Amino acid sequence: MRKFYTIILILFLTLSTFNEKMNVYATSTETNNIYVSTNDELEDAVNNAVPGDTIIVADGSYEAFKIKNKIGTEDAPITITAENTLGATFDEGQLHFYECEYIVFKGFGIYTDSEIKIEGSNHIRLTNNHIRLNEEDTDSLKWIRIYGENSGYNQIDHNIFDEKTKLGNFITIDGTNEDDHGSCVSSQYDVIEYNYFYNIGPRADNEMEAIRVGWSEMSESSGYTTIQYNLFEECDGDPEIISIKTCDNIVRYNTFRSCQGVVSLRHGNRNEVYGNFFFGEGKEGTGGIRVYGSDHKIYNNYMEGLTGSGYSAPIILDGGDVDTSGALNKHFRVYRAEVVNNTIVNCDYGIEIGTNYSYAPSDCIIANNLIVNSENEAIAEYNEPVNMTYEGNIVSGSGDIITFSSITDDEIKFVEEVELELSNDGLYRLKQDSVSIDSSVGNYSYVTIDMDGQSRSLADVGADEFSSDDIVIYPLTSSDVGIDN
Ligand SMILES: [Ca+2]
Ligand SMILES: [Ca+2]
Ligand SMILES: [Ca+2]
Repeated sequence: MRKFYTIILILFLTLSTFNEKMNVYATSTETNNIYVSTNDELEDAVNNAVPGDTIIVADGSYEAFKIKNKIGTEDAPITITAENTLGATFDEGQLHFYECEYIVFKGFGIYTDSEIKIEGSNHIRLTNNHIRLNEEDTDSLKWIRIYGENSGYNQIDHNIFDEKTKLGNFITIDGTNEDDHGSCVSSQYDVIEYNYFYNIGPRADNEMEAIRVGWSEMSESSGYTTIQYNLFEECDGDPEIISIKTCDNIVRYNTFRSCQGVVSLRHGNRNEVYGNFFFGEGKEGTGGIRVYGSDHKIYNNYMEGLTGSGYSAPIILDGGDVDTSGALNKHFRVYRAEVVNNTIVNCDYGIEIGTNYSYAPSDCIIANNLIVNSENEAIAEYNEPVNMTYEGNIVSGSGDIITFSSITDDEIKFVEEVELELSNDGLYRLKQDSVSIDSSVGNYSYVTIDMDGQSRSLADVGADEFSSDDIVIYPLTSSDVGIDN
């Protein structure tokens, strides 16, 4: 009899342990949570996943693999998440999303030595990951590449990208087949936000931008990419921190600290760069925004302590080496750029026009910019622009103004008194009696708020509106971006 009870007891204990394990490591239909702790379990769970599943990956080291044709839905994405943020890592293999939709990939350390591919996929979200690919055995590695047919609406947010020492970008947005010249088109509506991009170097001539959007052969197609609320720090690899090479993209509300380069509108038209903060911190070669092509808008940017000139000036409407047509990898002449309500303070230089190449900018507007305490030229034309409009600009403190035609005070006014003072939040802001207050002219309907996100009434010159309203946009630090921020 005792033997019988012992057997029952053992059976019971075995079953209850098994049950516990089942609850922890197998599908629960109620929650759709699937716990995995080995590579085989992970791959099986991914291969069998249905919309709404959440695959929870236990701490440990895993091999990355190709995720093929997995389709979630907008309301019920397939989520693959680390059980503990950065507790699960991918240390070898290749992460490759191929023809997937609505997948969330969250909380991993990704340390493989192969490009992360998001190919022919849409609505893939990479969030809360630490991405530091292993570049030991290569001369060039793109870390994330988004491309292929029907690529778009992917989201890269709240990740940390750091310590890149070889050629290639942190993020490359491409499109359809690169060999199919003339008809290749960009991935569209991808969003890159709240990431921390830290430390790329040493300096290379090219191919080491933090982010590249498009390339010359697809430069006539529209990307509709949004790059916003990211922090770029010590991104020194390429003269272009961000290289935009398609049309209709937005770069806004980002912070650039101590980066040797510029946001470059290298190819494409109708791009907008606004509400960004650039801090050069006196480092050599730090710049702002460089422009080629047609119909770009540059406004509400705040630039402080930049030292660059030429290709790396705070703002440069450069010359072109072709006019409106030519080989797609040329520098297209600048037409109809609008540079409005930017603040440039304590920089070595200011706004430059036509510095390089022979076709000078045409039909551009430079209006309501405030340039304070420039060490050298505050505004300088190096090649005579065609039909340039200046209005409402103020140069204050120091800074030379060099133009081919004579300039009136209504176009660029020199104010000896320094228009800005250091505020408690570390930014140089207008004083109560600054000439800039309420002095903007012209009608730039897109300038509805200032660099702080405060509404504009009788717009002040420069990026800052003198206002006591709440500040909702501000320079980002590492605690505002990256994992769990
Ligand atoms: Ca470049
Ligand atoms: Ca005002
Ligand atoms: Ca303000």
